[in-house]
Amino acid sequence: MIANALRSTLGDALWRHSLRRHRSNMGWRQAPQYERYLARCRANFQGDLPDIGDLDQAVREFQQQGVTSFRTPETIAIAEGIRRKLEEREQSGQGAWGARTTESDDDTYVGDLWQDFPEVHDLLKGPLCAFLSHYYRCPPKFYYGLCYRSLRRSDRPSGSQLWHSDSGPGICTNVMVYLSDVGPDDGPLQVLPWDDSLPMFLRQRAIMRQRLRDAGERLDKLAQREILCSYYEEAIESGPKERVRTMTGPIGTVVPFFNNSLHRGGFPQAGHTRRALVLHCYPSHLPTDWSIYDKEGLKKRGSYPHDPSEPF
Ligand SMILES: O=C(O)CCC(=O)C(=O)O
Ligand SMILES: [Fe+2]
Repeated sequence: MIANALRSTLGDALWRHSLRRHRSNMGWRQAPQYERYLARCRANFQGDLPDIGDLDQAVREFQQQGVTSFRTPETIAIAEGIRRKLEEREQSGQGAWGARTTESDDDTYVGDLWQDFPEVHDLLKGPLCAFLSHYYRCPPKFYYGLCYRSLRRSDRPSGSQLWHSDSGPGICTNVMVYLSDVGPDDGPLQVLPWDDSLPMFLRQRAIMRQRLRDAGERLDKLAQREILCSYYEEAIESGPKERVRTMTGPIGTVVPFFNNSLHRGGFPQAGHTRRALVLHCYPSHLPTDWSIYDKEGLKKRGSYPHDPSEPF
């Protein structure tokens, strides 16, 4: 009994330390290797960073809050190009949207973003490369990219429509790109800045232990997740509610956010639809190898790379 209590206390302390230091929910065994990899990428990098253009303010805001947005003539042209092709594909009867997965209530684009949309090359090589290179201070690489269509399907939000953290490596940057105008009724992404998300995580383990004990029975993963999401919801409502960033924006808006910050989105009002891309981005110790995407596309192979130095 005492040994168990000690183990929980020690486990909690190590986990809190790792959260603060590595900005990740992965735990103290896994989280540090990603930070170390970023340091190696920076040390390896020689030469000049690409021109940042007008994005320097966005990079600064991202560093401070873990969320920002930008929109330029280039991102607008890129998003409009992709939207047009998606519409053509929908109308031609070719079918653009595949089955929903257990992780997401959204329709997922059936093809590969890199292979189907040259505009995605322009996005990754242009504005995203500039933004990420200045944030990481080394070249970026892209673990996967997906395209989603969100519709109103039920009365209650579920999955990624509820507050959650993706709980991947602290160095992972999620980037959402709107392919349609996203107003308050279109299920905008909402993000709690990192400094406000962190205290929620620091209290999470003790609170979850208590709530699971109170439930009195063994709960499956889904039921546990619901309890965790309600904890986040209550803690935000009774705390930093005013600090939540609701990322509305017209087509072509790019929204980078920390993978671990609390976020939710994609729960539009009835009759509204949102289309968006999501990319998972990392630093690279080598110059970005675009030929990998020519060969393999941007399909999702896993939630995160187990070894950040692997080529992708
Ligand atoms: O659909 C949304 O706005 C939420 C997306 C999300 O949770 C994610 O990209 O990790
Ligand atoms: Fe998410």
